[in-house]
Amino acid sequence: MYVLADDLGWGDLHCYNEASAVPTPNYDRVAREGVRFTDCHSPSSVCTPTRYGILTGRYCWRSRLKSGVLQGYDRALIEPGRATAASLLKSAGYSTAAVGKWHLGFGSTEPVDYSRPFDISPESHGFDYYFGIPASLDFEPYVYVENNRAVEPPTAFTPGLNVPRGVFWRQGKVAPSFVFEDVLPVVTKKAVSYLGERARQPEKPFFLYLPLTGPHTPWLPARAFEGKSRAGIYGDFVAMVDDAVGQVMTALREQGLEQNTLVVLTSDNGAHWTPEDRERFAHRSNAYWRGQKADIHDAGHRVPFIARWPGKIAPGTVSGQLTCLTDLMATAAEINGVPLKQGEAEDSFSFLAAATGQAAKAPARTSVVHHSAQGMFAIRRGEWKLIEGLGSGGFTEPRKATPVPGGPSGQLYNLSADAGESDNLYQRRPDMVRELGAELNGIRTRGRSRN
Ligand SMILES: [Ca+2]
Repeated sequence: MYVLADDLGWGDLHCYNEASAVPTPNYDRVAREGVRFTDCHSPSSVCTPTRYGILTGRYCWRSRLKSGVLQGYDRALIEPGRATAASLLKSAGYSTAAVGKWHLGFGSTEPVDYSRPFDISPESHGFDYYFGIPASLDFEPYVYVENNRAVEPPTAFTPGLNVPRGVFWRQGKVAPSFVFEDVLPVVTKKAVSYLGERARQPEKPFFLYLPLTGPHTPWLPARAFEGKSRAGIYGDFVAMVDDAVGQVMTALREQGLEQNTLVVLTSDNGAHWTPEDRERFAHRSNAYWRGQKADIHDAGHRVPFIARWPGKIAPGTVSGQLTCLTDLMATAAEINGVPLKQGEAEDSFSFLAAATGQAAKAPARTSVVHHSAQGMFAIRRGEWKLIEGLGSGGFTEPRKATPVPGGPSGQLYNLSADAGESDNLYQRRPDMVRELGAELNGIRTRGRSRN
């Protein structure tokens, strides 16, 4: 079971940041009962490309989407016939479902027609069942989709909303009965009922991909969570996301599935916590990492990653192994003894050995490519991080900067000595710039991360 929060920050969770202003008892409990990775990265600093990478094991910048995210009327992004974690597990005998925010497009034509069944849907990518919303909860059209069609077509219109900070959605088409506040609870309930169904067929393994819709905007905590945090409605909404995780974990236990299920809790990119938010609240959604969601700096893509698997993963473990969310597919392949085929999951490395402490069968990841909302690249290996270009490449100003005569044209940081990426060593360590630059180019031109 893979629970992907949307825009949840490394520093939102107590188990990662003791000073978090948000109570996150459910995440913390799963971390105590499993392993917590401290050097895990989403393959992109924004939603769509990370989701592509999770499901296909391939960096999204290799696909047709070179920067940014899909809109709600964009066609399917995952190429027809490409293997996914779901298709791999389905062929290994699993029941597969995706419940929550898809954000990978539907159908083969644009704009997507929500009044008809889609010719490409999550089912085409290996999922037996799908229920959820097309894109972020602030992107039109606002509808639920079940399998390959809208549950109720978006025939009404919402003028959008943008006050107070974080209670935001764009104007656009909406299904007449759609209620924004209900989405996270509805998704959670669907996941719980799916687990109930699975318990009735215990001999068949299952893969539930659960991309939650929060704490992405609109921040809409239910009344029960008002005032639960010291970080305003954002923090209260994170507390509600934590509660959703608790409900799913409770269902897993009550259905008798807990002992034999690998649970992963992570996030698709860093928190959208701006310098103004940091000024307003004594809360650091992205802890001490530089920047925010969308940026090339670490707050954009360093994400919480917790894995629990009784009997396989020792409780209370912490792993500093470098991992990327593209690693799901190689890990699923290793667990099931299914070899990856040539041209599948090109950027995926199994994290099984790092999680379980067992001897490594597959090669471990030694570097990772980062990618920002605006399509800026960086590479990390060991303590070194090379960024191609100046600025954040995302939401933090300056987003882009032109090199000054005699100044650096990129950024090089030593994260062991300088976790906050403040001391640019680009001109002092040309050897590292050359070495990492060559590795990044190799990964790009070779078409895969593995040799
Ligand atoms: Ca996101």
